[in-house]
Amino acid sequence: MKTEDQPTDTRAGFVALIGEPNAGKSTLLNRMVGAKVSIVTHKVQTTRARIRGIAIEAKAQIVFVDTPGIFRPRRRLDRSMVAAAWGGASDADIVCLLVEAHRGLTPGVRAIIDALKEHKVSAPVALVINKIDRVKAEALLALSAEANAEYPFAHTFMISAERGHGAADLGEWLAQTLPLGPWLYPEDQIADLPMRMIAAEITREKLTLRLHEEIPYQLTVETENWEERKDGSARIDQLIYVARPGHKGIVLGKGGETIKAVSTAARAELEEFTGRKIHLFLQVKVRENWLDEAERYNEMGLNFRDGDG
Ligand SMILES: Nc1nc2c(ncn2[C@@H]2O[C@H](COP(=O)(O)OP(=O)(O)OP(=O)(O)O)[C@@H](O)[C@H]2O)c(=O)[nH]1
Ligand SMILES: [Mg+2]
Repeated sequence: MKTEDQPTDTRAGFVALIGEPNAGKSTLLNRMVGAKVSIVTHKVQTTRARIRGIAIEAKAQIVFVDTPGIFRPRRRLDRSMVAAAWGGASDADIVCLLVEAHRGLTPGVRAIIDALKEHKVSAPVALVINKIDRVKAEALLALSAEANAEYPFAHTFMISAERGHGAADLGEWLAQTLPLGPWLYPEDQIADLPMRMIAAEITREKLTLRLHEEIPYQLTVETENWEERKDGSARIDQLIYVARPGHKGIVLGKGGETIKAVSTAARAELEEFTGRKIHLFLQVKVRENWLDEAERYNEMGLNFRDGDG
């Protein structure tokens, strides 16, 4: 029989992925977990809350915590997002700071390093230079030296989260560096986010990919209802909240073509994720002050009060 006092050679813990918006944090989380747990787009501020994805590496269970990008926040939602990112970092056993190889030490990255210097987190911080597929090797060495002169990083990795280069080395190091202890989740669990939230995120990703300018930043998606059907399929009803009356028509598109395309793409991905037939029903609602409603933040997994200006 196993008791809690027994010595164990397993390791487990939380690894927070932080960085500027668009650094590739969610791409890296999905790569390490081996499944799409967190949504990815080419736009900034895609991830809005902390998303946990779980990977097993040798005897270690690594709980990756994807976080919203860290930037200078202006709106309430932005402040809540940035607070969630720093919260993820301060709860972690190891922090990975992702820096884009081709952008280097931008003012935004320097501001994050300054916050780290002010002991915003106590965990060791690894520097993860991402998107190495976009630059020449010489540039990487210069960037690594420059960054390590600014902060005592525990380790430096050069990776391409999209293509996979360097991901195995990072996983190995994390597995060796996490504290000894029992695993935190059942071994077949890959995410710690309710299915209804994953489903809402998938729809938000498809909307973000199709809509332009400010609209993706001013909408939110909630799963209202999830009904299991006798034939093994599920009916999912979701609400898309937009902040302006004019945005509703844009989300619907001419003759409803935009929402139709979003729905088709989201349903396909949901079916792949759940391995079952899905009936997806989307409805668009204008709610001019949703960005100031505590309930919307709770639904997203954010702390409303963190957004107090
Ligand atoms: N070329 C290249 N592109 C990458 C790489 N990793 C991620 N990307 C791209 O970078 C963009 C942003 O990726 P995300 O994973 O959404 O970035 P993020 O840091 O989670 O962004 P936020 O959630 O907005 O903070 C996407 O278009 C990715 O496909 C990489 O290794 N190489
Ligand atoms: Mg992200």
